[in-house]
Amino acid sequence: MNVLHKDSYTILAVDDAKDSLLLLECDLQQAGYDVLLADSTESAFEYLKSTQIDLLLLDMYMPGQTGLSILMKIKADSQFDHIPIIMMSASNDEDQVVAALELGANDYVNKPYNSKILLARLKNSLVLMEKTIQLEALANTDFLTKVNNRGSFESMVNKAINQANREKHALALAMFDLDFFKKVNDKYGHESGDKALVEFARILTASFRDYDVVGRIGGEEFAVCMLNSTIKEAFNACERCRQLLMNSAIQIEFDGKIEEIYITVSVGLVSEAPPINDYDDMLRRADHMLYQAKENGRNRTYV
Ligand code: GH3
Ligand code: MG
Ligand code: MG
Ligand code: MG
Repeated sequence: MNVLHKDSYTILAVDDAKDSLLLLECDLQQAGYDVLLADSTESAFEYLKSTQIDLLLLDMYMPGQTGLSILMKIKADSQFDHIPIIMMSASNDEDQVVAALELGANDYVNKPYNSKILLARLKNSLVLMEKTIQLEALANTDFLTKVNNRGSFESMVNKAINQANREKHALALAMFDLDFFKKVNDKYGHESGDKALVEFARILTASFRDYDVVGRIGGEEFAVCMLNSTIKEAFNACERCRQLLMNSAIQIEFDGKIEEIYITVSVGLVSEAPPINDYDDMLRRADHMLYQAKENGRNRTYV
């Protein structure tokens, strides 16, 4: 059964023929979709840039630029390449249809279209898009703490490194390792340990800016990559997090009653100005700093 999950979906219809657009608008609105109409490539891209579009209905032949070249432009842009596209055309030029599908169009519908069939295909494309988004989120998220998992963290940091090199600003990377965490598990059980990990991830995420990248890179090891922040700002953020954790009572169930426990974290921080070499190198250096923080008493940040 194909089920959609959002309250509303925005469909952008692109066609140079105004009457085609009005017909589509009528059918799509009747089916409960929000509809935007564009009769040129320019206005299509204006909508794409300014509005969250869930699906594109794209006419194959448009004056000036063919639908195929618009399709290529969208698929080449990582901002838009996830948007499902259904091509529409009155011509039965099979080479064009095959070319569109090969270029990444999700589906093709002949004009004049049968509105029931168009709506059914459109819904299928939307369902498939939602499933893809869900799977991508699952593949990138740590199941327990909901922060980025190790693989996703690495790929996001690599993007951040490229951006930092391009824009010539420094990048900071901090590694966090909970102190004596084995003891928490030994004394209170693995489930309580899990709860403490979730609580730490919440505090960690709250301590940094939305555009900093937070990830769980091992059992009780986390890392944060800070874009465009000085070493002092990065240090302050790490310290804020460390102190917040130290002062946060974590409630766990133990021996049939609720108990409050306190945990601490050690932090290793490094910062690098462009040209930044690579992720592994930064992580190794942060890990070395973390080792120093552990050696020198734990519950501290080493730079
Ligand atoms: P240190 O201060 O030197 O880091 O001591 P530690 O005890 O934290 O370090 P150690 O590496 O000896 O132990 C890490 C512990 O983290 C052991 C392991 O059971 C626990 N751990 C790792 N992943 C999970 C998890 O997903 N859930 C729970 N509950 N515990 C975990
Ligand atoms: Mg046309
Ligand atoms: Mg560890
Ligand atoms: Mg530890």
